[in-house]
Amino acid sequence: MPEFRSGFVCFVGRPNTGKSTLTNALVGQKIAITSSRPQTTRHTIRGIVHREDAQLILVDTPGLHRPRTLLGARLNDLVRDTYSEVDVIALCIPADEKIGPGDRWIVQQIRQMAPKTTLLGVVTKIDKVSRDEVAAQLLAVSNLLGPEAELVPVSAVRGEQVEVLVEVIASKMPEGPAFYPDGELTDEPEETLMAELIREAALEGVRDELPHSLAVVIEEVVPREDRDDMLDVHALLYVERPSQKAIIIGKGGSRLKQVGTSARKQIEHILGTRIYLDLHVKVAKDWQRDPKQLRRLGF
Ligand SMILES: Nc1nc2c(ncn2[C@@H]2O[C@H](COP(=O)(O)OP(=O)(O)OP(=O)(O)O)[C@@H](O)[C@H]2O)c(=O)[nH]1
Ligand SMILES: [Mg+2]
Repeated sequence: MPEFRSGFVCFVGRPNTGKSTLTNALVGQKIAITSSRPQTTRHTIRGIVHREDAQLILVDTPGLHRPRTLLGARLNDLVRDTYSEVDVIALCIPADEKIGPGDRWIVQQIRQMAPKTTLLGVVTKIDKVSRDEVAAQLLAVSNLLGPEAELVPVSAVRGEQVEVLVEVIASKMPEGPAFYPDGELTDEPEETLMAELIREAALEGVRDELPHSLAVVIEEVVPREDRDDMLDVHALLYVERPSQKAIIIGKGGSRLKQVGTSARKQIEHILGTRIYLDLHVKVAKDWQRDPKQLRRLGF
């Protein structure tokens, strides 16, 4: 009988390279929010993959970049901390972008912090380019990581090669028992999931600096009196400037209403119960650069 394997793998890479989308595809359920804006993920998120002969704990991490704010620096530190806690590091590089100094910097950091950890190259978003371009990118990633690194091309959106990736990661894991009970897909607290789904809905369609300036905090979750199938959820959306507050709220509150409707549906789907979602927007001036406010927002 084959031995059971279990362990931790983290997905790292530049912002917007498809780490969270891949995490969701492997887990088989949305546990991490995604967006076309860089720096969507702001904390490490654990997703669990259950197989007959293995259990993989995926650690989705924030994209690595040259930090411009205290928040950015904090997120980079957070990723560095995970290197020492995992069995495999999977570096994500999109098929449709040239390898650059940002990728080389990440590889250098990994080699320095975790010289003995297995490093895997994952070429993401292969549905966006031709087969020849995938082959060329695999060669480029091989040059970046060295000949001993295993490489896997995937498309999370199309589900191509996702199962192959699971098998390759599992083969690198040590023998050991499962860490999480069967069926558990994440250890994210429900409040965190709710806050993230609201942030994702609010990110939709806003531009420039606004995505970075958004933070969401769940203030209160209370069961509706004399109903056991309904929760009242009160959430605060923080932005950094009054002008951003106006954008988020929209004309006559129309945009905030849309955000509420879209987030509510997703939260109801995940919790399996009906909710009433109450959203308010507040300005927390320049919170990304302010240690005190960062702490209050959980960073
Ligand atoms: N076509 C295509 N698009 C993808 C694929 N995977 C991710 N994307 C898109 O790439 C964008 C970024 O995806 P995310 O999963 O949020 O990227 P990330 O690496 O987690 O980003 P950060 O959290 O900001 O570091 C989104 O618009 C995704 O829809 C893929 O396999 N194919
Ligand atoms: Mg992400």
